[in-house]
Amino acid sequence: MSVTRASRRKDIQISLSNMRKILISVVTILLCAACLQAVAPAKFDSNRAYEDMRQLVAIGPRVAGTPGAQAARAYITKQLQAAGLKVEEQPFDATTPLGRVKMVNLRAMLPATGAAQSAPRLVIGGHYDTKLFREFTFVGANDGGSSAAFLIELGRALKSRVNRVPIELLFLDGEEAVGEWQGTDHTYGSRYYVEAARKAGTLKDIRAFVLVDMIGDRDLVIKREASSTKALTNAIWDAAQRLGRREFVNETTPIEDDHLEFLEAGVPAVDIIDLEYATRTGEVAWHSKYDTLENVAAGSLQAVGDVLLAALPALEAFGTRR
Ligand code: 1BN
Ligand code: ZN
Repeated sequence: MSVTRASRRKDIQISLSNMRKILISVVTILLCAACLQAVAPAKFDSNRAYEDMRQLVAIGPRVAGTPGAQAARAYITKQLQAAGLKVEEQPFDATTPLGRVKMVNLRAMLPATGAAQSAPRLVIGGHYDTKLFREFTFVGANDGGSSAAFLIELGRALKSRVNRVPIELLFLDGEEAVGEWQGTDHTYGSRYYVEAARKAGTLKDIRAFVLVDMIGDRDLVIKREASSTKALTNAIWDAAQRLGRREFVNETTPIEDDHLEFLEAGVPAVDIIDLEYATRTGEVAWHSKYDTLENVAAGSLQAVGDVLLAALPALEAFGTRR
């Protein structure tokens, strides 16, 4: 064999062995990337959530049954679909002191990864409607804006998470009273949702309900809500303690809200809410013209996002050890 032919064969052998090495490296990198995606903790990005809150505020008032509410739904749906989530509408007619109003809840389902696909689901919800005020323009940056924005970003975060049970994100319409918060003039969306599940015999498929409301307050202080299921509250406050999140304080206060409809139907529920909402100069911002972007902060949404994600394993296991 000539010298040149022998050296060419050697060259080919070397390049084959190089190709094999390159192939092994590529496969290893791809596998590592897939593993990392599977185990990397879900991240809540409050900058994106703040942008969602800003966009919702830019729509203006989002009173149930008005074009503003419809625009809010279109925005929420577009964001969730862009994140790869399917969105379903749950329309209903509500009887209010102002007559019949067409309202719509939005639902987005994140399936469980693995065997637990038919396990009872965790429902995480909040309202997107704003309260009707005729005497001033009410844009509800915190009240209606923070909860909807939070849930949109949570959807993005949970899409790439390994969820142990199915998780439903529930955007409730008609939380606000049309007039005064009394009788049945409030929580239209949650009442319809719970009643529909009761009629369908599917209440048992809800493991627990976690409500977020008014979580954007620049000066966030969240107390334990008195009627909320103790074990759910503890799971969330334990996570806050682990993370050193001082926004979650160990005082208790009673607050009427959408979670009561679930509790009354026998579904464990917890309300994460800060109702003490004021401006920098001390004016009341709750249900006032001051509920604007000036009085909310991305950092507050981050606190709740971090705590809820840290509490999720306990919430996902909730009910299985009872
Ligand atoms: C929360 C935000 N709520 C309305 N907007 C519920 C509520 C109503 C809480 C009345 C206390 C009093
Ligand atoms: Zn309100």
